[in-house]
Amino acid sequence: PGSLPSGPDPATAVPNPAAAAPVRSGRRVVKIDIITIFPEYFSPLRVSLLGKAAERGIIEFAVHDLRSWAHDVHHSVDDAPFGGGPGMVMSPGPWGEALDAVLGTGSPGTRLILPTPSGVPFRQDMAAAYGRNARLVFACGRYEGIDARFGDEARTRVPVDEVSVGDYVLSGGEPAALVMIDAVCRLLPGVLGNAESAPDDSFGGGAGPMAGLLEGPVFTRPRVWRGREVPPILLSGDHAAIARWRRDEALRRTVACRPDLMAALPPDTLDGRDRQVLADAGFPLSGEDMAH
Ligand code: 6GU
Repeated sequence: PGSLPSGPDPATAVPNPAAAAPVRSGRRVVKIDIITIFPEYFSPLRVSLLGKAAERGIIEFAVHDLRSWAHDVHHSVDDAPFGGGPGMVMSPGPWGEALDAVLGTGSPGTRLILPTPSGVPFRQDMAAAYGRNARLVFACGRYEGIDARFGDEARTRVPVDEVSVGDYVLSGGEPAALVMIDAVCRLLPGVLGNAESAPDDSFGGGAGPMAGLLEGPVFTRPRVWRGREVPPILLSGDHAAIARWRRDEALRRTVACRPDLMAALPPDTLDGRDRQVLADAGFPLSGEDMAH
């Protein structure tokens, strides 16, 4: 079995046996360490695409229980905040020891990620960049956060990012880490099948005609379902017309859901038809409405 979820720490760092095999033949393996007080939270990493990738040795997961590095009888990992205020703060001691153990003797190519709602927003380009590290360590805090000295000290040893997954508050860094790990791993070579294709996704960063737009609606059989027909153009076989229709839909969807993304598109990437679609959707381009 692999290393998920874990009991006490040393046992959990057992590499996936497949990963150690020489059949890895030159393929880059990304190691992902997670430190948490809820190791069970990470059982989803065994499932689906990521589970397969771990079985095949493309990714190596190790989940570490922070309480392994708490030395009092109650295995406490938190304390009252200096300066007062509500909630509890995670103590730097166990976190420091956990990081020492996880980094071991060397940490080339390692990055530490601290999930926190007060971090920089996580984005697709960061997911791609994280995948180029040899090793990622996610330190999942709970309560009101981790004593700030932990991150400060860690920063003297490895690059540290404080990262948020959105403008809302979660009860801990665990679900945020799962989100980031999924986004990173699906971009690794060999994780997605050819059928899936990353670059055309919304936020895929592809240079193609849909760059910077949200994906529009998709359809499959049956052609009519509960009286609802698939848009006939998709059955026309006219590939240029289909591509144009898809772009229209992507523009409409982007205007409706993410006007901020729409406003960020370089105007010189928009043709006359784009401008018409945007105007019809109530998103006149600046300058155009002032021209008359
Ligand atoms: Cl990374 N952690 C927590 N606790 N809440 C969040 C978050 C992270 N990102 C958004 N909200």
